Amino acid sequence: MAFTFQKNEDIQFCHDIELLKKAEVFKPLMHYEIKDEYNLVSLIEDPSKLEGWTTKDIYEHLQEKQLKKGNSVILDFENHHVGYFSMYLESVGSPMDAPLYIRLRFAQVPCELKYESSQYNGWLASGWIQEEFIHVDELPCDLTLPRRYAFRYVEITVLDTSPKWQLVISNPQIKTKGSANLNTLKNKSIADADLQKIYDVGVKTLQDCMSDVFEDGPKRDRRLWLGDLKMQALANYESFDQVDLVKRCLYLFAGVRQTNGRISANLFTKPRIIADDTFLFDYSLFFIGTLYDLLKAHYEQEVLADLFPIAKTQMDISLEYVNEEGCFIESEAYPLFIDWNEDLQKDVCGQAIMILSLRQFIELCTWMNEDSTRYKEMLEKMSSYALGHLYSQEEGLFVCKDGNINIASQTWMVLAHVLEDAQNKELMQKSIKKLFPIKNVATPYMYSYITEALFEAGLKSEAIQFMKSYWKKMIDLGADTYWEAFMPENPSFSPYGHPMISSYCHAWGCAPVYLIPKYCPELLIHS
Ligand code: RAM
Repeated sequence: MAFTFQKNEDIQFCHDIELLKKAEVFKPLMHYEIKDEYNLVSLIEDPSKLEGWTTKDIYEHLQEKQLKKGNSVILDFENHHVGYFSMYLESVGSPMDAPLYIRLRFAQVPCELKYESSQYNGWLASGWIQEEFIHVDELPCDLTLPRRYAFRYVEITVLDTSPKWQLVISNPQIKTKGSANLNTLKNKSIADADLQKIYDVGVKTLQDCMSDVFEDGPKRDRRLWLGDLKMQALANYESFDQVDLVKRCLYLFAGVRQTNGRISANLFTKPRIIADDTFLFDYSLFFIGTLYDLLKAHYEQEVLADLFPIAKTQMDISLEYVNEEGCFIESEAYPLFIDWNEDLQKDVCGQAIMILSLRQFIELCTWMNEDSTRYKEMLEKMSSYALGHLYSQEEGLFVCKDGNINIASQTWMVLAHVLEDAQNKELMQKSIKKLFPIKNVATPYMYSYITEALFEAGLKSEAIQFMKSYWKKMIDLGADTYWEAFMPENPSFSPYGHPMISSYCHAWGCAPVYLIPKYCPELLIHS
């Protein structure tokens, strides 16, 4: 079951003022920096880069160029940034006898510049495309664009001046904006050059997604999603360690709930806190996992006491989707996300995520001194069902109800620790034999969980190799930050029908930032 837009306009939300007040207290300070180092570049073909495009420096000075109708320049700010763009514009030649008309395009990766927005035919709103058409009546002027963009490259095209005068551009700059505090960053030196690169790009990805909440991606959707938050929080503990930002995000989800207590899959923070009318079964459960991870990293009884009731409600609602035998029943009205692979069968994943969440929730109950008998029984029931009905002795793998065998199912079952450790190892070894090289897994998000499952199953060198083959490949293709979607066997794949709308800085790619220190501590060099 794929999910596109959910419209649940009749759903009512209630606001928990006390929780929202606390979320406000945890609001981060914003940091600003000016970035004014850039090169002029041109777009060139290079089959080794994403979609066959890269840039090369052209050694010219921007302020010496007199731009006429049809001329364009591309500025390369040397790395990905999130912020506000400005430049100084003046006219040369005869008097300015007509308005200046320009187009600006902001790109995270060079290939975005090869598309025209008029060709866009994806299913997500084209308003996300980072492009502006601007008239300027009077020159000279300092032009500051009011919108925030996520980009490394800016293309400026003169759509018209007049035959009498030309445009000269100088002093282009970005005022970056974000909440990541580079002073608290626990920089890690790793005794493996590839892993070091993978880690560093992960940190940059996380950094550029830290705003007044953890955004999924600063180009698009620019909002707080629970599944993304779970990974960002884990990576954050190993890098910036801005715990208040995690707390803020959890209190926000907790503070705006459906009247039955269910939390939304994502939130908007502007113009005020608004819960989206989109609900994902796995994302709601990840409220439990994210709270559990937070308390493991930084235990605080007050946070537990505030958020436990919300975690409990998510668990209780989810249990309504489990039948008498302990089998999770998928519902189209409350879909699982798992990955952007549209053909994925997700029933085994759902069962495993329930089991994992039950384990974490039982631990929360212990910390709260709450009775967890019912949840222990359910854990037992659901685990037995998984072993008795979903695990095939013959295949040595978990099998979906329709007979499909996929890597996502094996991954989540390993993470849920349904099998003994030795069997988990065999399961992942079998998976490597039967299901690798992986096909049709569309996101770094799912790749992260597969990597983690390899580590959890004790297949460390396989996990490292797998991580390198995926994340290093993105870097080799030109990534400064990790992408929302990346299918190595089909690098142009976009879940939305057109790569133009894809996000090329998407926080759920930052998992190596927590996977490397967690599973390879011996590679960390302590200074
Ligand atoms: C997309 C975003 C987001 C993700 C959801 C499920 O809209 O990329 O990051 O969590 O899908």
